[in-house]
Amino acid sequence: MKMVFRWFGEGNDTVSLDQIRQIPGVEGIVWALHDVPAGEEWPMDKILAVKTAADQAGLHLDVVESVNIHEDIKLGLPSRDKYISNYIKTMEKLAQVGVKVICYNFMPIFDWLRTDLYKEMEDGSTALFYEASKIENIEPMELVRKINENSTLTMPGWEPERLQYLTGLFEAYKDVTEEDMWENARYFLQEIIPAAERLGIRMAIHPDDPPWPIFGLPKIIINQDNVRRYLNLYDSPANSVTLCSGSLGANPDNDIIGMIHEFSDRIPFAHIRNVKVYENGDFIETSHRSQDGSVDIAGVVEAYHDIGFEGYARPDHGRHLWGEKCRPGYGLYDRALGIMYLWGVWDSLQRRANA
Ligand code: DNO
Repeated sequence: MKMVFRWFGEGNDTVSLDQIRQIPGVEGIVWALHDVPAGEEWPMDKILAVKTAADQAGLHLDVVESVNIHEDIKLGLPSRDKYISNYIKTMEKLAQVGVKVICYNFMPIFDWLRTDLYKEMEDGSTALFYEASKIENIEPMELVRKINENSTLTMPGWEPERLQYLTGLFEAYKDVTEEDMWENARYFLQEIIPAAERLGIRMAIHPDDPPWPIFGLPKIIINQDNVRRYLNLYDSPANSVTLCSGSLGANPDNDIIGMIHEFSDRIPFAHIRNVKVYENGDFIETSHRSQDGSVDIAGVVEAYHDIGFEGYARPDHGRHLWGEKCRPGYGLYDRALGIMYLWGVWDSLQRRANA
């Protein structure tokens, strides 16, 4: 297991590379050019600037999260070919600086979705929270405002520039069914996977978060059957999955450990985090510890150990602790604690295996 840590870039993160390199066992950053709109080719000089910064900190930049897909690709519009061609040009540049895995998602309009970014927990910390009944009554634009309030940093998936066209986007998705999304995904994969194979890059789809339809928008990467179907759309190691225990774990029917075993050779990148799911469908992001949430994180790490996982892993969202002012879900403290939990489980399994 190669431990990596998400970093949003110079001036766009409250956590520094100097801090990241002090977390035990972290060898690389998970990065992206967050100021480049989806569909545009990434400029080489900006890519190289990240490389220089990472090199100086002794961290690699093998994993990119995300190269976002233009909405026209997901909608299957004729203009998609231009955006796919830009996508491949970006992949080529990323390969030049040694990138091995590109995480992306196929969610309509919104990326991840929560109703509260700083929900207070019993111990006084705060965390990302999803309140099912609130979603039924909120206007999407209101949610965009809520997610972006109090933040001077980019909120991936919630860019106000893009979402100002929200009404038009919803209109565009009005008649798009789940089967259309599958067909549009297949078209996309058919174009990019041969390029990925040629470049030695593994494309790793991120599951939908949360894993069910919202605001009537179709969702496809939501459970084990659908991940299998996606991987079968193009049967190649380059078509793979970012297995996110938190996104999929928001639906208690999802058997994360079963998925790790079934998709073992198609998981180059693991997102590991816990989530506590309530009877009414609400969920909150907790510490990584198994006892604190609904996902058995120790069991998840054990499953990765069982399959001889050699891919990249990162702690996913953490709570906001000790008064830290940070991006929602992306503070330093709880993610660093999470890493030590993951290593604790991993190392003790390793010791036993070596005994
Ligand atoms: C949220 C993240 C997602 C993820 C994308 C991957 O914090 O887990 O935004 O990066 O869905 O494309």
